Amino acid sequence: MSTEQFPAGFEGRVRYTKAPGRSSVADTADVVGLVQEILREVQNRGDAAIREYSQRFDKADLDQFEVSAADRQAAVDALEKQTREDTEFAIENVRRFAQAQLGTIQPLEIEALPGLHLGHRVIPIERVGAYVPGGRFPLLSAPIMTIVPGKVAGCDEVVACLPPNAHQAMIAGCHLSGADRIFRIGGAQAIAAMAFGTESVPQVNKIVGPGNAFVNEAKRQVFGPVGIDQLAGPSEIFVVADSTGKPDLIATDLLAQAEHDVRTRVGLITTDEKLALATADEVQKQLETLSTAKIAAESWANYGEITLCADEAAMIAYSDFIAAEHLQVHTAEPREFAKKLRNYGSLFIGENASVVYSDKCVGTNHTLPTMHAGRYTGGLWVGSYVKIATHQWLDDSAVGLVAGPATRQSASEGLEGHRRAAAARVDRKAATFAAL
Ligand code: HSO
Ligand code: ZN
Repeated sequence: MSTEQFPAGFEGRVRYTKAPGRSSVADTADVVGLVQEILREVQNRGDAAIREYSQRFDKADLDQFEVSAADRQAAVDALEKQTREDTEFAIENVRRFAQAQLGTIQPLEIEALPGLHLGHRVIPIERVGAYVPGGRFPLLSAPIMTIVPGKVAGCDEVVACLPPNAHQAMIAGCHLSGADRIFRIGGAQAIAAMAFGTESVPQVNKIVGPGNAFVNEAKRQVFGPVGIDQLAGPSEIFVVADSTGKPDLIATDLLAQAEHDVRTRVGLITTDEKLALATADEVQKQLETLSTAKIAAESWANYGEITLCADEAAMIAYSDFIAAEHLQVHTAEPREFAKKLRNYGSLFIGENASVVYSDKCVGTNHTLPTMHAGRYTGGLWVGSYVKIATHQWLDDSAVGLVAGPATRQSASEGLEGHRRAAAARVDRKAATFAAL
């Protein structure tokens, strides 16, 4: 049983497993120290250091990191016709939704007080780097999710980095998604290259996309002058269900994410004891025929949970407490129920909305917050690729309104330079503002 505090009002009987940490190795001094060294070396020695780390970690011997136009085309040509069509279907859907979302981010101009004009602009980030992981399974939708929204946002350049041994189809995915430049560089050295720039890799302003423990740690260390999207943890799926939930569908969806990694966290939150027991049985039954059962069974054993709640309020409170990356709602009135939920990465309303559809192709982004981060943020979206930057201008009448308070506040703080700047506008217009 965890020592973590459950939310107030939570009355359920819980089988609770603590969420897995960012990674089994990420927090060790070894990873932190090694990443520090990689960042320093790439910053100081550029391409030469990348070449050495690529040899050491990826057994790759490349004299040129950038994928040429011919190699991009060859990767696309090598795709099976159906794979290409499916990829383009997914790209179109992600693009359509990103475009619609971009339409909701509007510039603003108001006259806050007479003559005082305040506003903001929506400005695309100039250059964004998308890290595309290799991973246990090549996820063909991964480059789509990190590259397409950047192109929709209007970034000048989206640069993609992927491990040198990544499947050729991943290069095709980067190309079809619209990556301006693609580099065969993986791990922390890729993050370093994009953060600092090297002879062959351009420096970017923000780095997005998930990766292994080294990539995550490198993103954490470069954050500051370079933006990052989030620190990706192991995938998570929870289902909230009442007695109308179907054990076979729920088990299928839980196992679909459990197969990602032995640290995937999966769970059912329900008020129905029969459903709880039947789902536990279903998971065992389906594991018997699942080809990825070795991983899925371990993740289920380590981080699987079924939480029985006293009532609907307890289900909602517990679900909000977890803030699962993916949250499926399988209740009698799922759309009504959904409105009551607050914390999640993305919400899958009703039994037709499987996480897998979003993983692949419906159009919502599959790069989502994990490890309780859904309490304060949603996932990657077109808004992650723009800045909302404010501006102001003042008519003379507005100077009359704000100069007094600003002058006095500066004087009381002892900031003489500030006081002078605040008063200077008034002094120059003394005839107009004699009163100050
Ligand atoms: N569920 C993963 C994304 C994914 N799964 C893509 C399969 N393909 C993280 O949200
Ligand atoms: Zn998945």
